[in-house]
Amino acid sequence: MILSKITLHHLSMRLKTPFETSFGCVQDRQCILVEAFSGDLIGYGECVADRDPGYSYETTGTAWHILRDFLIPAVLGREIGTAEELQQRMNHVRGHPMAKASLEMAFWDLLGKASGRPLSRLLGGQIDRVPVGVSIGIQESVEKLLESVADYCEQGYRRVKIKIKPGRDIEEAEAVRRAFPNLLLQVDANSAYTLETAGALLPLDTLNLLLIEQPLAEDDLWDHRKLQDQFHTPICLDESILSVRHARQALEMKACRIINIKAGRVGGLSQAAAIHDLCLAQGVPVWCGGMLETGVGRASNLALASLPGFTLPGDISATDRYYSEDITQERFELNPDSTIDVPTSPGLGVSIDRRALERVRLASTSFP
Ligand code: OSB
Ligand code: MG
Repeated sequence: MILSKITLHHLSMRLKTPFETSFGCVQDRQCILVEAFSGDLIGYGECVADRDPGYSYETTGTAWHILRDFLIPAVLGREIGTAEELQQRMNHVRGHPMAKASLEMAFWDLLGKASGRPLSRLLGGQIDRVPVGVSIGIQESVEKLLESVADYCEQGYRRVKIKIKPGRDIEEAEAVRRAFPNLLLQVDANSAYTLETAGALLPLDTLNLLLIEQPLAEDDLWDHRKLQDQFHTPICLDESILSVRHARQALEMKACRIINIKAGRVGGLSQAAAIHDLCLAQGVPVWCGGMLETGVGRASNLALASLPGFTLPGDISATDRYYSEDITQERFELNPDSTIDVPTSPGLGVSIDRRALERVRLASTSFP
């Protein structure tokens, strides 16, 4: 397969409601849509880096630069047969996993379209609908949080994740647990604590949570190990796991008992699948994280989450949890059993709504 032309689109999409985490609040979510041409096929990939370096050091600006100046020149016009070969061509670039993953996603979409097979099957997925939950940002008040949880439960979500930060943690989680005794519930701190301040989280251990996600710093596997020793509740790592090697070391070190897998964070679907394989072999549960994706990234997440080791519900919600208007023709809906259908058409299985794309596009550029 030869990539003859690649176009980048810088998008800004308004979320239905602002999404607040311990690292900031986003209302207009930015991303880059990669459009890769090969023969008469077009493949799409989404770069999940946002405008600000809050979740990761990558931003839409750094990803644009890395794609334009290093990754695209390394792959354009060359014969590339597999995702592994594509990864080898990108290997000389240190870091920048989200930029790499976006190009790889477009390549997988092309591979699927060329072979007539959906991405889910290319990756080894086995199910047609995946269990999902909803991730709720930090709210103005505990009352507002309870209203939001009630609303999503009525819509059919059976698993809820709430975002926490110092001072907005125990009271919130206790209130949700009291109001919803049987809800599958988990919390995500996005690295807002240190080993010294994380003692404040100990009361969470009695709330029957599925997991506590990324309490400490991204580069701090060892203190997560010390913290896990103090909790019965499993610690789940998100930001800390940037490669298969990190995943192996975190498990060897007992720094966590569950891993959140995001293809963007680990440099692509190939590495995401490899981390899945490692965890499956060791009996460690994984689930698919989300980055407020458009329909393109959501389709990729659904395909990934159809692999057999994804035994916990993913942060993959219905389209209308995020956007009034999406850039894909397809909108994803929640089934009554809190699942979403995995796309079945070739590749990602979605098509772009060009007029919607025009409306949210800030800039585009093509190579060559
Ligand atoms: O930590 O999981 C996270 C969104 C942006 C950045 C980081 C995270 C999130 C979410 C949203 O939790 C999950 C979703 O896409 O619904
Ligand atoms: Mg997280």
